[in-house]
Amino acid sequence: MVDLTYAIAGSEATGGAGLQADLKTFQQLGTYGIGTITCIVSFDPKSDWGHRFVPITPEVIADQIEAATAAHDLDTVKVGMLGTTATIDVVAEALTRQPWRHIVVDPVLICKGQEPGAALDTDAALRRQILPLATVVTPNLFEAKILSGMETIESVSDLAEAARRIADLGPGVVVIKGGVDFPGDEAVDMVFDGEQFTTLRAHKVGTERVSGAGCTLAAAITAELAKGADAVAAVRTAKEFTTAAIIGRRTAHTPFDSVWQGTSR
Ligand code: PXL
Repeated sequence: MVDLTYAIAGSEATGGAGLQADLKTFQQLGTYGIGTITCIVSFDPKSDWGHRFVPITPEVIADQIEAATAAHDLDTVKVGMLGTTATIDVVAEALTRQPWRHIVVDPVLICKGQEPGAALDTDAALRRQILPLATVVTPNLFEAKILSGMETIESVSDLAEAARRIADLGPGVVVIKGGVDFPGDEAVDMVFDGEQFTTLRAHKVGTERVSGAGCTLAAAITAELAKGADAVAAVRTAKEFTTAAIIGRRTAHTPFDSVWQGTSR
């Protein structure tokens, strides 16, 4: 039987990031993808491709989760962009209704176009209500600074310290993505499972951010965990998969490129 993977995430209308990236990743890695939409992000080509953000009402999110969990025996979920405190409330409540083998949280903290004050509220709510439920959390460098309270993360030992602090918030496994902003010519990821630190490295593919990379990494970790991999093996495979998807990225009429999960490894 094919393993089931469930994403609770935002829709990104150009197809590069969010739930669209999650479902492509699930399919590519041989799992059956199921999705619940939390919000709709439509980049605005008339306004420098800024984010337009519309939350889905909590009732409709609850309905989608009800349908997905009633239809399938789900035990592995990825949580992506939530966006509002009302969404965090309904998702946190739904997650506590059944046991999960894996809850992978990509702590997408800011989305341009949201009220500046709202970001602080959602950060606090995510930290309080979602992170304690996570078995794996995958912050990027910016999110790791916010969640750890560290002003700078510039070395491998900083990554380790940030991972240790974020693990104290609840998640069993912390994966910090160094990405293009981490100094040096390598994309360095730090994995901390509560006991051991594992550093994963790949040559940086370029210096520009590629849309959908973070979503793809977390979704690939989710798929590998669903198939039975242990956490470090899941992250290792996910990093290879994401690096290939960045190398095979697609250009579009957007000012950024988007990952392509169909790139062969
Ligand atoms: O890559 C972060 C992200 C996640 N989810 C949605 C997004 C974005 C970035 O644009 O739109 C829905």
